[in-house]
Amino acid sequence: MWDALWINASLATMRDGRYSSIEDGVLAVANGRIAYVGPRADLPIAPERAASFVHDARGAWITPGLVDCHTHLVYGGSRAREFEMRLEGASYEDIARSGGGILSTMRATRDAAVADLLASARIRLDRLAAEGVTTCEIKSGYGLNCDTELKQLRVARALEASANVAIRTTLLAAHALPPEFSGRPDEYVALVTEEIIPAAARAGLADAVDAFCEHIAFTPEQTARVFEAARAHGLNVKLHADQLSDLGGAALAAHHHALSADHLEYTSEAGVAALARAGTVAVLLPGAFYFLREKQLPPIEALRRHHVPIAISTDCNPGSSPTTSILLMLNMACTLFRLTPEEALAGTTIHAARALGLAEDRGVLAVGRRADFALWAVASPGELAYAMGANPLVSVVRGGR
Ligand code: DI6
Ligand code: FE
Repeated sequence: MWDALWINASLATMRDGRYSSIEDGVLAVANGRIAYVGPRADLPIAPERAASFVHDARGAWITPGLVDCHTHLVYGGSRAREFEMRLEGASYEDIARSGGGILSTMRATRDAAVADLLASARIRLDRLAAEGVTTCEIKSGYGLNCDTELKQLRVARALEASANVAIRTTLLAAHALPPEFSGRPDEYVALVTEEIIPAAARAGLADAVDAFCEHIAFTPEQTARVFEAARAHGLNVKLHADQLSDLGGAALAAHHHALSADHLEYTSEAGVAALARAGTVAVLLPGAFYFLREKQLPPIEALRRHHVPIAISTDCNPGSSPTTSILLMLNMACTLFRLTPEEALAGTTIHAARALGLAEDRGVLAVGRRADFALWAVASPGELAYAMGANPLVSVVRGGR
């Protein structure tokens, strides 16, 4: 006997990154894992005899639970005022150089009590969960000192117990240069590699290490040092690469066998080829592209030609992508980047799971995978990307519950 089973559903299994649909399908779970996926006609016995609970999906589409593989959703303060400044003519880089931007969120995050960080992040995470997100990655990067980076990671981990979402944590201490190290970036990088990474690894608080490789942040050489320290502590790496300019970030990430290279607006064809060879996932962030009114599109055609898996994520953060809607990102991936709705859904399921090193565990509807899935009141899975601003979620199952 299985624990539970869903009938009267259409299944978008997302095997091989395609819908791989099953009409009139059955999905069964046992011990928190998917125990059966297939057409009802192939079920050898009556549903009531196969499982303790039989749920009628009433014609809903079932997809894998959505995976938001790139967020910065634990932070203090708000940057609504900077949005206004940008509309009065200042650029994102101008604001960053004048001590606003990431550094204004750093100050608010350093000052914030743990309980307040938890409460504000919980609201954002609940909004993602309300759109079918069952796994969410959360980065630090607004502490920029050891105590506050670890505080952010602890808050991120604590969210898993309170919200119905699985959390992966990423240490992003190399996000910006904190003011106390002004003019001494290499000394800050040494703090990251010699103190912060070892402390996060010792405390078991980080699943991966990320860095921001950009003119307004860290050079490729400094990024490489961060990656070497991460590897020395047994941690995976990811990179904010080629978002505002081409510093060869994608190739650098590939060279270090990063799980993912993220943003990629300015990535060259050579960078794309390097990602393909390394098996690194390209994570595209249409919310940041939209909110910063970027003009340079990521190299979609080259990514397709080189068969680089493409993930889509919210980049939920206070400065460049203050969104908590993964469904809006599906739409924007299609309207702004010209992905197909099928590619966009693959980008928030199978490929997003891979970007977190969870490819074997979740992101598709297949026997043995974690029983994370969402039921949607849609007539076809393409509607998830199509109906901008709608939320057709009916219910969500995480770990079989
Ligand atoms: N790139 C981004 O888009 C975010 N971080 C990064 O490295 C922006 C973070 C912020 O502005 O607070
Ligand atoms: Fe980001």
